[in-house]
Amino acid sequence: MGKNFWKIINDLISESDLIIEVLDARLVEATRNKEIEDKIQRAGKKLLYVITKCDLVKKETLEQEKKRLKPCVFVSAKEHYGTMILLQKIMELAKGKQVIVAVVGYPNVGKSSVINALKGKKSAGVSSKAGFTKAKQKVSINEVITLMDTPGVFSYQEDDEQGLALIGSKDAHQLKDPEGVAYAILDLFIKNERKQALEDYYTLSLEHDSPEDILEELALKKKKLRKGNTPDTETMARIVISDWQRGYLQ
Ligand SMILES: Nc1nc2c(ncn2[C@@H]2O[C@H](COP(=O)(O)OP(=O)(O)OP(=O)(O)O)[C@@H](O)[C@H]2O)c(=O)[nH]1
Ligand SMILES: [Mg+2]
Repeated sequence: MGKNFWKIINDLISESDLIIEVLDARLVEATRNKEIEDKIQRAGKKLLYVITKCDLVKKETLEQEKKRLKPCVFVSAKEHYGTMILLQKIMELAKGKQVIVAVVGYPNVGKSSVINALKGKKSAGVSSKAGFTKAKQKVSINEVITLMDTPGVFSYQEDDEQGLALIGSKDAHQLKDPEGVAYAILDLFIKNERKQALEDYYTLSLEHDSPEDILEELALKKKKLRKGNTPDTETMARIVISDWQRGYLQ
């Protein structure tokens, strides 16, 4: 990551009393940034994990995370779940003093949505396009808490195609291995027992259970075929990735 990136992060850490690292419930480990967590700790600032988009995963998955990441709060900005608990947790960590809380995380992870859910109204812009928030923005929640929305300044290495594609930072048509990325996306649905969501979105029923078989099945049923009527998994992969990145497929 570039020099400019670290300057933004360092400034952000020194300006705030508490840092919320927003993580995607479907990709908890992949959306953590250990380097930043270390920096926060070294600066003597408090770190609170907020796992969002909880409406998209199974409850049991979350129970495991709770034991591993401390302190952590589960929310779904979409279903207005967990926002009161989050507010209480911030108040508890603030110990009666005024606090500036920086909200950080990978692009598109759901930072601005968490802020809007806490505020109770739309104060921060939200979009399924990664990199939507362009500048730091302060949002006052009450007399005690001021939140700082930040651009998704974390990034994956340029060569981590899968990571970049999953968070929507690399476009479906720029990918060298679209099938590999589509398998990773399909695997998230399988792992979270959400095959139904795929069936609903593509209006079909799926007989198979592995990412490889499902991609072929989707290609066949959606009539994405190569010469000789074999499934065009590459074209289907790009469709799946694009639907995922635009937030249609959730
Ligand atoms: N299902 C679901 N979708 C969510 C949730 N929170 C956010 N989203 C969706 O995720 C996408 C990104 O949300 P944002 O809040 O703009 O994410 P961000 O981290 O601020 O993104 P950048 O500003 O681009 O870094 C949008 O399409 C939201 O509708 C949630 O709790 N559940
Ligand atoms: Mg944003």
